[in-house]
Amino acid sequence: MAVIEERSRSEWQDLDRDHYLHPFTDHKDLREKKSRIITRADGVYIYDADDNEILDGMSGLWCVNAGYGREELVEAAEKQLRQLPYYNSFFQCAHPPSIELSRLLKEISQPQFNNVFFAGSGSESNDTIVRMVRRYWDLLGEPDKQTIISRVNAYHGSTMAGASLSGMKPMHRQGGLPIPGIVHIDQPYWFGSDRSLSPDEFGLETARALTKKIEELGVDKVAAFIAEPVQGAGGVIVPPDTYWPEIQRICDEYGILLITDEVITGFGRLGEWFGADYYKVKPDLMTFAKGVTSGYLPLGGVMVADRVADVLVEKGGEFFHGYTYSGHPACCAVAIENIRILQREGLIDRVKNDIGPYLQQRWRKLGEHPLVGETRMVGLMGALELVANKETLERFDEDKGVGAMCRDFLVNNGLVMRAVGDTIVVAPPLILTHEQADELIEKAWKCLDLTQAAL
Ligand code: PXG
Repeated sequence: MAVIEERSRSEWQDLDRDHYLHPFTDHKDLREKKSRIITRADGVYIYDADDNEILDGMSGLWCVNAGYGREELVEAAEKQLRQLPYYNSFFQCAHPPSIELSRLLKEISQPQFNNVFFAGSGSESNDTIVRMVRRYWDLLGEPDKQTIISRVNAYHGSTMAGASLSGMKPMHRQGGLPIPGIVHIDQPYWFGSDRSLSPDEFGLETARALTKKIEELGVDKVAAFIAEPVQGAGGVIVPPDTYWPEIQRICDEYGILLITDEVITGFGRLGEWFGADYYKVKPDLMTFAKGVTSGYLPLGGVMVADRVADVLVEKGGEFFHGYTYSGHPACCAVAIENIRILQREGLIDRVKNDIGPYLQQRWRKLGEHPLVGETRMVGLMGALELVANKETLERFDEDKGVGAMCRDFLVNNGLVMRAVGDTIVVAPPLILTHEQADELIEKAWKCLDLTQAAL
């Protein structure tokens, strides 16, 4: 008997409405509209219950880097599930998949990273970060160095610490967040600023907000700064070139830990293994998830630099932290095979030297559309800003929901992109071909036309 019964689209929709509370969803609204039921996927395409083919310009949720339908990943999971479906790494145990993955992660990351801590998701990984950096300073005899500086409009997850690190007010309003000891500075979002400064000046100014915050709090209170190399869920905010070098300089000057959240930017998204490599910064901790398994199974973790690991190991005693699924064998097996696919097929180099530059150049062309005020893309991660007036770059009233309107046209015309307000974002699988890039751009242009006509 099949595990999942055959049902019609409307049967699935009714059952979904009656029993399933979706993440980040207005439940009442969805119950009226009904869900789109996705039933299968292959390569860069997903298929719904009516067998519509849709180009997945979001790699699922920024994660299916190696594309759908990878038999190698299925086989890796199957083989591991047969041999050892589960065992933990508590109580002085380990198993080959988690050990091998640790070795492999060391091999692909910067030389300061010789250790990894595994979690089940990006959120859990960022919770780990909070525990770990606070423990680090405590062990060094600086128990007051507890505050973590993050940024407005950052996304670091949805657990209590993840949502607190995130800089999204609507999330904070639900559940009494942020938790104590987490503060936010401004983001390097030039298009969203008053644009009175050049992007480079603006990059420096927003980076120097970190200095101001450290001085305001007192460096003896500050543990770390955390940031996504390129903000993803916040709207693909690509920082000006001046931003990251200045952040690195400030973290070095004050001796605080630098954390890059690589949940989206890791595993090739920017044409390097990690966003830190792309921006040439040297983090002390890196969070990863999503692309580590191309989303085939859930896995997250934290790369820990020697500076931190040595203290935890040498001075630490027991670190009371970990998850049942830390280093889950099947997830680790899939991650190993996924990393080997990225290596074998040269997919990261392809993002840097082939499909990345190709899509970037085609994406820039969308900037000629009357509705588009700015385009930006690094690696295979991009955004376009919808504007009411192309000359003045005046934006639409938020209530008008122009981004959502455009997004609906897109998905109904066979292309998934996400709307973050009136910013349309894209992050296709790294296997995207030139023809599929052309298809993506043609569909995007057509839907910009449809949006404009509807306005
Ligand atoms: N850090 C970053 C940078 C992320 O993008 C997380 C942490 C949390 O990961 P988990 O695995 O706990 O979800 C994320 C997740 C969106 C969207 O709408 C983005 C994410 C998750 C859900 C929706 O763009 N990113």
